[in-house]
Amino acid sequence: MSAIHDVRLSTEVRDALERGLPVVALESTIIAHGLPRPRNLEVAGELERLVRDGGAVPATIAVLDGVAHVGLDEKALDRVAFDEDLRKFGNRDLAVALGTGASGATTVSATASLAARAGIRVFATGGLGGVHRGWRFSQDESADLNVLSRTRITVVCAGVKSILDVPATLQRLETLNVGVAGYRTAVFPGFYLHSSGEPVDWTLDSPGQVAAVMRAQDVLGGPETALIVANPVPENEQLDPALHDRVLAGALEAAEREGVTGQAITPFLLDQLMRQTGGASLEANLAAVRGNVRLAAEIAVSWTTG
Ligand code: PSU
Ligand code: MN
Repeated sequence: MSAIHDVRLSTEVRDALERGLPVVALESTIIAHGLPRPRNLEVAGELERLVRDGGAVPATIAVLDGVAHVGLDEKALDRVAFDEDLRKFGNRDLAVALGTGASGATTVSATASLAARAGIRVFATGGLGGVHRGWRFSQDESADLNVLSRTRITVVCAGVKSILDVPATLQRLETLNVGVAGYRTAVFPGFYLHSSGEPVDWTLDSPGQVAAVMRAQDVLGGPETALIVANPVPENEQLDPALHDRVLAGALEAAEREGVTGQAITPFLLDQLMRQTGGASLEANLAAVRGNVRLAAEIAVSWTTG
């Protein structure tokens, strides 16, 4: 019986949490499956530096050889970026992975639950998963939504990926009781795009205001839901909307033609967009993630010092 069951905090993350210092969780799927090599390793390092520059401790999360790591050292980050055998783990995969000694990058759903388990309250990513176009037939809705409906964590993101059915995703978030607020905007962001065109009910204007909402969540108690802080990519760094729409239509057709489904569809579409925009979608994606990571650090600081 050699199965390992372990959620392991790095010394730095454990120490920060014990001392009540700000910590920001980062996911690893975007590194392993969302960005091309070797740029992905650069980005992994850059995101951690941005968290530190903002006065918080980064906790990148991944599962390596059956151990769920919260906070990765340089060697582990390198493995996440370059190990081609690394799988993609949603929350439901975690127990099987830990029980069998498997390795994989964690999606928003897996990262959010491991972060919350470790006591981390703020998490930054690019764009959430959600309801896929064609959901009527595929029933494909990311497990990100389900986990956020029962995990007390604040997720800073540029909305949901624009490859999805955005209005349907917003509707599901309402049904699932997940709080959604635009950060300094009344319009839900569109991941690669500054705006998705969909309105949001709430606008928050400062990290302090976000932290106040988080404290109110705790005062009110259950259900233990997440708070989504939707932070748009700056307009001057977004992907050209006309190019986006044109290329996305082609990518969706390619996915259909090649029969791509399940976990493979999100990485497939992101990769198609990157190729068909000559890398412009990648730059917009990175601009969005950087902004989210910076804001998450500010929120984590407000949360721990307020
Ligand atoms: N944000 C990005 N790039 C990504 C993702 C988020 O900028 O690749 C990942 C997240 O890990 C998210 C996942 O949870 O895509 C959604 O995958 P799926 O649709 O299979 O649930
Ligand atoms: Mn899916």
